[in-house]
Amino acid sequence: MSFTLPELPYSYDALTPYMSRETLEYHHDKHHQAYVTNGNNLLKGTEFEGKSLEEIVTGSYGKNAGLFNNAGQHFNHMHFWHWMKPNGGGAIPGELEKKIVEDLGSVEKMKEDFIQAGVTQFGSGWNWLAVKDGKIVVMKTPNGESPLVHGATPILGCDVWEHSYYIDYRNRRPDYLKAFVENLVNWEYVAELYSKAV
Ligand code: MN3
Repeated sequence: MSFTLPELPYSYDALTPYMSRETLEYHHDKHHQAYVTNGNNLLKGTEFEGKSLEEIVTGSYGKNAGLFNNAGQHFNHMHFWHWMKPNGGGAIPGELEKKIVEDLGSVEKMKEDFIQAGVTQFGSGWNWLAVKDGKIVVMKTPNGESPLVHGATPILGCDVWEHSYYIDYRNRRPDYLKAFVENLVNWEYVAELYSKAV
């Protein structure tokens, strides 16, 4: 398969004031597009042509850095647009909420730990909720990595590369992460990925 830039699942203005049209235009139209274009060029002629995106990500990790970086970021961003919605961050679907409380203590503790993972990811990367060995865990990864290459299934990720927040929040990454958790997260999509992961 080759990589294709998906449409955003909402309008460019839909996430204001928490994420602006300008951020989405740069982030989706320029950054994500670049991962798609570069990924397709680097995929040509490799053993990974014809594989699924997940197989390309896990197969190229540690073997083909250029392809991995672009395919990994394509995978991350394919989900990232769906991990947000207008008026997001509300109630967590019951079954998922129960599992979060069971594995991470409470919803408040999960939010705190998730934000802390993003704040402490040094440089570019992502912070995550993932399912590993049947449990929900908080993770962070550098650059284009994701829980996929660490034996876990991502169910929620936040992009903490500066291109995701510098226009709207400048250097205030903690404020961006708080807004993401409180006002943007699409918990229905997280629940959908959780139900497929267990
Ligand atoms: Mn990004």
